[in-house]
Amino acid sequence: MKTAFITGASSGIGRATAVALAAAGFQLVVAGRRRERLDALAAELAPVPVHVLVFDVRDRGAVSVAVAALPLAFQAVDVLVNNAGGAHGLNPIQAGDPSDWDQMLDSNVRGLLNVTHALLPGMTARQTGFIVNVGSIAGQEAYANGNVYCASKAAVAMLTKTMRLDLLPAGIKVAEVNPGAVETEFSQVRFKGDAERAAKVYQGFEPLRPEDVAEIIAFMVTRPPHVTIAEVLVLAGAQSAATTILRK
Ligand code: 8X3
Repeated sequence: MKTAFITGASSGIGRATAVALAAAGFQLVVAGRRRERLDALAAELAPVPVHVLVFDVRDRGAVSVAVAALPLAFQAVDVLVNNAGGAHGLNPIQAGDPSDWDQMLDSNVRGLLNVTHALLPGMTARQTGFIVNVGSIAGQEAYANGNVYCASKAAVAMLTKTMRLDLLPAGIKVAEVNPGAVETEFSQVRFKGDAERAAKVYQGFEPLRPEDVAEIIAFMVTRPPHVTIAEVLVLAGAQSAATTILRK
């Protein structure tokens, strides 16, 4: 049984990816900050073997301790889905909050690196692995007030490309999925719990569901060895660009 390791698995795209990969025959390591949610996910996926790890990807020490302590049966990670991350604030740069910037850069960029760094020794030793980074249309397109979030996802895009170059000789594939508007906790987090403002983001059109992105990730990681789907941009049907959405 192959093993998939998913960060940010307590909600949204990460959780849906756990469900999709369990259905595709993987056993799972699900990582996140919220133990109760991860335990509930593990219970829901039974009898699929699921190991829960509770850490914040920003905490490099906690990440490496957790990975080093993985039970033997979950140590040989075949697929890593670097999903943890998010947006904090949506303001012009001159009105931005530096602690929001730190949080986005620390989770979306350094966090991805922390988890990747912890898992690469095993993957390179086994000469096999598949890393899927969850980027965003925001990493490909500038939009007003997106500043540091866009920059963090642009970093993910460039890391994906450079990691792909570095890691292919070690037998490891690296790919990226770039979602547009997906209805998750994303906007509630961005707007610091302002549910009304968050709901408006998805009003007047049908946004992507986390499951839509998860099934793409599952498809990407189950292609045969001679196929690499390196990048996918997935938008809502009513969306033609990051902030260009046909609303009714
Ligand atoms: C989430 C999509 O367009 O709100 O990454 O930045 S967007």
